[in-house]
Amino acid sequence: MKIEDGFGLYLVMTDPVVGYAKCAEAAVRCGVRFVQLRMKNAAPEDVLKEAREVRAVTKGTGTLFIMNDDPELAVKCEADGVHLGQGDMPLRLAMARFQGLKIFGLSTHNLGQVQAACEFTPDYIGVGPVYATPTKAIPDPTLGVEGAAEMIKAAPCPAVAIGGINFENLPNVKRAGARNFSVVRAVCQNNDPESAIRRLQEIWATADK
Ligand code: TZP
Ligand code: MG
Repeated sequence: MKIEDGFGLYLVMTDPVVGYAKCAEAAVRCGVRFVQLRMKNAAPEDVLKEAREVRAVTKGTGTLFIMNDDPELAVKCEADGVHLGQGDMPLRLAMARFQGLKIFGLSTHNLGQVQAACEFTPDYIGVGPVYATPTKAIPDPTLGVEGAAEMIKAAPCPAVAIGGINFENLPNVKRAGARNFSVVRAVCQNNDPESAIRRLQEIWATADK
């Protein structure tokens, strides 16, 4: 599916304090383009249970629902797409096997991976970690805004900057050339995810390019 670039916030949900369904509801109310369910190390039946709720919340809205890591689970819960890491099923294989999915996203952590992604162009790529983050168990080296900018320029599709992004450093991410960004903690660790999202959207909209 062709994704318009410049959608801004892509919300990745891991352990939201208000729960997955409520967090997704907040994202829908705010018109967030993407929500991803990222439940690392959770049992598949638990992921599926949350996924079905998130699917129900996002269905028929402008918010696309992406399952992390697992295309089979994505199909099972009728997600719009899947997000693959470099260690997950190869993109070309997932695209061939799971043609019912509309969107295939791919994580990239260096320029070589962005260039490799040009062969079987995903619908979007993640570019990160821009800044240090404790959210990933084994994070790749941080790119900094300059490293991320170089990758974004080389991307064959919309790119989403991710990793350690917060209210304070978000303007720097935009200034470096990002057209889209993603957060986990800045929204999921807030008791009021809707106000966190609105604040991020406001900062993003008013920051200089
Ligand atoms: N991929 C690269 S960094 C990251 C992922 C999933 C985690 C980002 O989390 P946070 O809490 O926004 O730093
Ligand atoms: Mg993954």
